[in-house]
Parts: sequence; C-alpha cells; structure tokens
Amino acid sequence: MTQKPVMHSAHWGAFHARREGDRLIIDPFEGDPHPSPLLQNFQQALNHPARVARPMVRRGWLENGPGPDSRRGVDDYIAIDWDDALQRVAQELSRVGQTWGPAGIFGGSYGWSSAGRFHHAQSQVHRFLNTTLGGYVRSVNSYSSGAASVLLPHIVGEMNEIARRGVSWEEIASHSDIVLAFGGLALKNSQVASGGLSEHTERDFMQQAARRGTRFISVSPLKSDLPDDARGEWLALRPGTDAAFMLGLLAVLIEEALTDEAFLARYCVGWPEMVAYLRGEEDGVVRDAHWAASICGVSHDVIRQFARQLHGKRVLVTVAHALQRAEHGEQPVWLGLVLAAALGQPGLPGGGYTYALGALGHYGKHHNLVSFPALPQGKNGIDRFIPVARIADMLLNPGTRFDYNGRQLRYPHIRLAYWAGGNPFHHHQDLARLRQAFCQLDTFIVHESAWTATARHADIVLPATMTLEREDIGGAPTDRHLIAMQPVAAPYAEARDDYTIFSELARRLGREEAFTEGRDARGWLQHHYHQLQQKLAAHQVSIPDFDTFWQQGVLTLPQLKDGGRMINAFRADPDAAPLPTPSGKIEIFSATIASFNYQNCPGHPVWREPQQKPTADHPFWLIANQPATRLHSQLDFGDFSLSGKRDGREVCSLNPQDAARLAIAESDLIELYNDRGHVLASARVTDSIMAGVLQLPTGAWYDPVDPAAARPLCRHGNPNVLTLDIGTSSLTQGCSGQITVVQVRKFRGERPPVRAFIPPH
Ligand code: PGD
Repeated sequence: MTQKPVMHSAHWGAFHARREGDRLIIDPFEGDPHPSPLLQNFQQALNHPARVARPMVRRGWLENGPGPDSRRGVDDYIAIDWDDALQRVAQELSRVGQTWGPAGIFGGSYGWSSAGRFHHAQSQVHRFLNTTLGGYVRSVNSYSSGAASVLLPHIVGEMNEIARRGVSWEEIASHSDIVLAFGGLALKNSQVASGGLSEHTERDFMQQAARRGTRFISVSPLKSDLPDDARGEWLALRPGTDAAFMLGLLAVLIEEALTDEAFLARYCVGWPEMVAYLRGEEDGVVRDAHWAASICGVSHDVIRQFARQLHGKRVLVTVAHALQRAEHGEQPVWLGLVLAAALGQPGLPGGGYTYALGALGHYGKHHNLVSFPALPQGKNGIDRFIPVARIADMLLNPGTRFDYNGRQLRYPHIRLAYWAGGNPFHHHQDLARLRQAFCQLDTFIVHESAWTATARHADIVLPATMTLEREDIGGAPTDRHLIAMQPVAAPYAEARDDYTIFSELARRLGREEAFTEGRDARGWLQHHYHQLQQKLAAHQVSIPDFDTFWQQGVLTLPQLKDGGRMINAFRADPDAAPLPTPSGKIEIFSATIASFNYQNCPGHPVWREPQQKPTADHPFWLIANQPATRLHSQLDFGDFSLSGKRDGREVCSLNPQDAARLAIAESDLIELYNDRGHVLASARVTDSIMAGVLQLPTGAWYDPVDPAAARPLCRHGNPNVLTLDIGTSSLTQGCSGQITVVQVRKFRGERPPVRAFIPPH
C-alpha cells in the first residue's frame, strides 16, 4: 500500500517520508541545498530485527531481585507484559526512593535521543523523576564539549555565546583571509544539529569563501577533516600536540614583534604571564619554535613560516570539539583564543576566535528571534551531580571525593540508574570498566527502540517508539524552520512513547497529574506551539494557528543577524560592554583558575605531556572520532551506516608506511589492542592519515565475544573498548575519549561473525 508523504525531521535533516509496502521512501526537504545521506539510515529501520518488541526483564534480576550482579551484559531476557513491567518498575522506584531518596537514583540519562522537542527522552526522564520522586542525581556538561563548556566562561564567556553567536559563516565568506581550523571543519560533523537542521549550508559558504580567496588551513592528523570544497591546506601534527604548536606560534610572534600589543593591553589580562611562561621565566624551559617542533613533529621552520603568514591578515582561529575531548583538552581551546588575541583579531568582521566552528550545524549560524519552548523539567529537590563523563568513577567509588571547577565533591551511592535516549556503551570510554560499574547497581532501567549494548546491560528494557512512529515538533534555536513531525508508521510491536510510559508510571506512583498536567502528547505540542505564538506576538510577529502549521508541515521563523555580537560590542567599547569574565576582559591569565591550584590546569594555558603517548608496546595513536555514516551510534544498522562497513565491520584507516611495515593490505582484518581490550576492524590504507596514527570512528555497536572478559574483544569495531576513562583535568573533568594509544596487527584467528544487531536470548 502506498501512503501519502508526511513531513518529519531528524537531527540530520528534514524530510518527507512515505511507506510503500515494507519500504520507507525518504525525500529530503526541498529547501535543503545539501541534504545529508544519513537520511538513508531510516529506510529499513522501522521493522528491523534489532528493534525491541516487548518489555523485557533480565533473568538474574527477575529471579533474584534487585542488587549488584556481575551477569549484566551476559544474562538472557524474559518477555513480560506491559502491566507487569510497569508494576515492577514503579515498585522498584518506590523502594529505592523510600530507602535512599533521590540521592540513590541516577537520572542523568545523557544522550542525543531524537529531534522532536517534546519527546526529547532525556527531558522526559528528568521531568518524570522530579515530579514523581522529588529529584535525582544529575549530570552536567556533555561528552561533546565537557572541557570547553567549563573553561570558556572563565576566560571569555559562555560556550554557546562563543560557538553559536560567534563569527557567522556569512562573515567568513565576506571577510576572512585565513581560517585556521585546529581539528578541521569536516562536513560529517556539521551535517548534524540537535533538534534538527533543515538547511545544510556549510559547503556553499566554504566554496564562496574559497572563491573570494579565503585560505582554509586545517591542522589535524587527518586530511579528511577539511572538505575539498574549502580548497584548503593540510598541516599534519602529532595527535594531541596542538597546544605545543600554538605555544610555538606565539613564541615566534613575540620574537619577531608581530603581536598586537595595543589589543593585548586594552582587551586582555595576563599577557605578561603568558610571555614569561614562553620565555621560561617560571621554570627555565624556553618554549620556542624548536621546543614546539620536537613535540608536534613539524619542523621549527614550518612553525616560523606559519606564524609569519598570520601577521597582518584577517585571521579566524577555531578549535574543534575533538581537541578538547582529550587529556588536557582545555589547553588548545584556551591557546586558540590567546593566538587570536595576540594577532589582535577578536571583534573584527570574519576575524578572531570562534569555538568549534563546523563541529555542529548550529555553529556559525543565526539565531531565531525567539526559541521554541522546552518541556518544563520540574524541580529537582537535591543538588547532587557529576560531570557527565565521570559515571563509571561514581558507580565504582561511592563516597570518594573528586575535584571539579574549584569545588571538592563526593560521589553519591547510586542504587538505580534510569536511561532513555542515550547509549553509554557507545559514548563512554573503557567499556569493560563501564560494565563493572553498571554491575554495582541494584537496578538499571532503560527505554530503547533497539537492542543497543546499553539495553543488553539493563535489568528492565522497555520498548520505546522511534521518532518515525509519533508526532512531535522539530526545531533548533539556529534553524529558521520549525517542522511538524508527523508519524509515518504505527508503533512497532508493543513499543510505546517515553511519555506514555512515564505517564503510566506516574499514575502508579500517584503522581499522574503532576507529571502530565492533564495533557496528552498532542496537548503538549499545542501548548508549546501556543507559547511560541505568544513569544512571537510580543515582537509583533504573528504565525498561523496550530492546525494550519500542522497541515502545512513547515513554518519559517524570523531570525536575528547576530554573528559576533558580544565580542563586537566588547571591541567597540570594553568599558561599556565588558565580557562576562571576572576582569571583563579576555583572560589569558585567570586568577580564578589559578586559585584552584590544579597542577593539571594552572592559571594560564600550558603544555602538559599527556599520560597517553606511544610506547614500545603501544606505538600508535588511535583517533576515535565521530563517524561519517551515522549520528553517534544511532541507526547503526541503517543502510548508509552499513555501506561504510566491510564484511559488517568498521573500517580503520592507517598510513601506507605503517601498513607496509606491518604487512597489512587494504581490507585485511586487523586487530587493535591495548591494556583495556581488543577491537577488530577492516584496514583502509590511505595517505590521508599521517604515519603513526590510526583512525577508527565511534558508533559501531559494542559487540564483545565475551562481555565479561577483563579485556574484551569487540568483533564489530567499537573504539571505546580501547579508550581511557580519565577526566581531561581537575578543572573540567571532561571526556577524554578522542585519543588513545594502541598496537595493531593483522588478525590471524578465526573470524568471529558480527552479532551486534541480533537481539539477545
Ligand atoms: P547516540 O548514539 O546518539 O549516542 O552519545 P549518545 O549516547 O548521545 O544514542 C542515542 C540513543 O537514544 C540511541 O541508542 C537511540 O536508539 C536512542 N533513542 C533515540 N530516540 C529515542 C527516543 O525517543 N526514546 C528513547 N527511549 N530512546 C531513543 C554521544 C556522545 O558520544 C557524544 S555527544 C560525543 S560528542 C562523544 N563522542 C565521542 C568521540 O568522539 N570519541 C569517543 N571515543 N567517544 C565519544 N563518545 C561521545
């Protein structure tokens, strides 16, 4: 049967969808100049065998009740009916809530879930726990920008202000002479934006800028981090050494009197401390181009020439999320700002510093006049939290102290974790350790639409609908289109919306009215739309009523042309429009950070040697970056994601020199390993990666041969088996999963078949 097309939206684009028999036909939104191929991942998704069909309980939990259990991840599952499942969940929440209070429940539930703003799963979990149990232990910050989001407010301003309202793509296309992109500007990253991205415009802006003469320079171990459209240049640095390179550049600028001293004196604090550090006045180590060259693997001449060419040009410096998702990730973020300041660029059109341009489709864009309302979260009755990437530390070490942003906090003792809309066995590091951590819980409850590794470690798995099966509204603050997300299909098997599940649980807990406020899902959509109408009316903008919007499918919203606002005003008059830092200026030295006395993040940017550097046993850097064929781990079984695999496994890139030395040929099955585990992947031999470096994207569903092994072997290619689970520094405690060190060899054993998409017993 052929269906009429309906409008829908994902984090990677808006589209029309219709069913033709078993097939889903997807046509991109006609207003999108370069739709993302990720849309293809939906084609086979609705009825895929990896979907969760019914509520499931882990056998060990069903037979023995709640409690720490080392069988998580290896046990089998028993189907139960919804009534039974909801009753058990409600009872367990009551037990834990009454015995330990909200401090015994972890409800951070980190994850990207789906684009619809109402069914945003994480918001649903938070509202549910607040309105029914009085709160929960939360998590702060993100796996994307854990280090930058804590650091930037100390030194220049709130992260979104710098990243989203920084320098716009229009300004770049019209004004920038040089875009110096540490970590590149890969389109695979900017094709995605949380809440939706109806127009993919980066490619056109890059082409336009390149035609006008903008030089794009990507500093990265991977050539692929800069698209051909930018017609740019590639400088390959050893992974994780950008901070040393930037210090080398600053040293040359100082030595050759190429710094803008007037800008530094008027708009910044702490330049003298930075100069003293570079000259070795603190510790006798002179950090010049020779010093930097020995660390980052490019010659001192290259560093010198590189610095000279920046002088007298309109230069925009940007530092990708990836650089701060590593040990001491704060340092390149801070130094990128210092470099832009030393060149006197912040606040000039198309110049200065913008954080993470190209890392998401939000950045370098304009903001809507008003934002779409979010589901109210209710009040969390407790103020206990962890930096998001410290989850395994928390579960393994209750009561232990940890540092964070000038505070000493203690990990709570968590008995129950509730997750919807995220996949920690995708996003976290050192997965064997993560499994140990989840084994400490009394109970782990997960809502999922598919059998991800996280669902396979849960005690109770409740089948959730996919976005395609429900109505919602898609929109992002930087997307001028609001999308009516109309359902394409009825829910799969027994799947229910997260909202329906929580409403049922709230009823069993006697808190239905508090959770639902008497509205069903459609009621909330109408309510939020009405609030949007009112916000716009305050600006004399009128929009059609809900029914008309729903029928037309798309609404175009007014936007602000706000690129560079805060920094522009600051440059025009720093006394009248100071930055929101303690000094009101750019903080090259932060007295606040210095007062925390963190050896691993002192008061000005520094080079600190990471503990993960190549050794005789593990001579390769591994870059575990974002995948090009899916968003994180979502729809890994989708057509486009599968098209990027070989023999069902992820592809790992390595340089021809390394491949020749190790007798590895194109498409060979290789094994990457270190002290934390082993990963199989198919070899891609390419000179677009520097020698000594391997690259394996994240997002392949974790598929261990023996999940309980101390050093598991993932036959599918999930690099988080290998990454180290440590915070970036005491200041930010961010995720440092981007870079680790490994050994690699041709795999000679019997090839284990990939089972990632086959549901558990
Ligand atoms: P996703 O794959 O998006 O990954 O980690 P995140 O957990 O966000 O997981 C979302 C899950 O939600 C999917 O399993 C999907 O099926 C489910 N889901 C979608 N919609 C719904 C819904 O409506 N209801 C319910 N119940 N479930 C839903 C991403 C994280 O990974 C991020 S943001 C980054 S930036 C990090 N990147 C890296 C990296 O670069 N390198 C390493 N080594 N590790 C990383 N981890 C981080």
